[in-house]
Amino acid sequence: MNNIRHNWTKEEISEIYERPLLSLILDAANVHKQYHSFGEVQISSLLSIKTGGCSEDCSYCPQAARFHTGIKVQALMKVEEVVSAAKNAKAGGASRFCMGAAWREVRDNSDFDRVLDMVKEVNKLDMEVCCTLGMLTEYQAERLAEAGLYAYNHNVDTSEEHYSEVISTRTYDDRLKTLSNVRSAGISVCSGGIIGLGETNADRIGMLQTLANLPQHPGSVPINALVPVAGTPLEHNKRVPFDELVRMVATARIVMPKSAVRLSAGRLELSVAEQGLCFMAGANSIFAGDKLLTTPNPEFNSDMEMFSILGLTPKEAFADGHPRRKHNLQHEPC
Ligand code: SAM
Ligand code: DTB
Ligand code: SF4
Repeated sequence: MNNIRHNWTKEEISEIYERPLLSLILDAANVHKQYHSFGEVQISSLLSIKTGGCSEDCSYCPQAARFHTGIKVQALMKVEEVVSAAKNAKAGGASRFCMGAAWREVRDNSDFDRVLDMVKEVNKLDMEVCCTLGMLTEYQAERLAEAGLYAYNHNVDTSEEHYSEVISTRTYDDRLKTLSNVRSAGISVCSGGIIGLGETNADRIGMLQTLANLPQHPGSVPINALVPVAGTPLEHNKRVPFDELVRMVATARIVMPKSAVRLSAGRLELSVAEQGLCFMAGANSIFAGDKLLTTPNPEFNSDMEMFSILGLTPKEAFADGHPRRKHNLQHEPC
């Protein structure tokens, strides 16, 4: 087995990223086979529990209040509505349920109490519960952990150098601090980024270096291709060519061998064959359901057809253990 490393240099990652595409895919597939059950793909379901009106200025995001994207702003959903969506997701084969809120940060108020109730209730369904709520303090992370949260999504999004070109209302260090708070609370870290923001290859490599050199590799690494949304500053950005997405997936797989690599936003633009190359190159998780947070995603039935064509099987919940369930000893940090 490869050793899990936390001291990757930019030169090493760049050498991997630049390999001839088919060799890169083969190398990544070999790493993937050593650490994962080949063809097993986690199905995550995503629900926007609070939509739009966000005070941040993330230039890719349709939910930032300052951009006029025409999305319908919605206050925090009711616990019962969320539980019912989670039950539907479970019936459709999802093993993880991720709740997203368009917040800059969590505040200690009744909305947070309601999110804690959502986490408790969805946890009872025996699904891996995930949240993405913006910045968290150590205490808030601990409260989420106590409520039964399995994973927390907080993306670094791009390289440290490129970050201020994309977002000005918070810093890269703010992002890393939240990830550290999440890790300290024993919650699985889900962190990745977006390609297609106008970054260079060096920025992509820098982002992967940040993720791969964290004290523990994230449990999951979402790789998003920008979905350009009218009204955002990035609305005219060009679509990311599929081979660049495959390169990101394969390089993430090689430098973080045990992590789940999630083929996230942007799948609607990819053919089954292109997605197949991503699964070959080590992607082993997707968001299923016809909507991401606010933008469209492939129809559930067409994803199931893809699973059948490519011979993919859905991954069970908690197959890697649970960091906070003491009777379950399978979970080892990456
Ligand atoms: N507000 C929280 C935060 O920023 O962490 C949680 C929700 S936020 C929408 C979650 C992630 O979605 C972002 O970090 C970004 O990576 C991704 N995202 C947002 N808009 C996107 C877009 N148009 N295309 C691709 N990914 C996007
Ligand atoms: C992640 O990395 N991608 C998901 C999830 N984490 C929360 C969100 C993608 C959002 C795409 C734009 C939208 O639908 O609003
Ligand atoms: Fe707000 Fe998150 Fe969108 Fe940034 S990515 S504007 S923090 S919802």
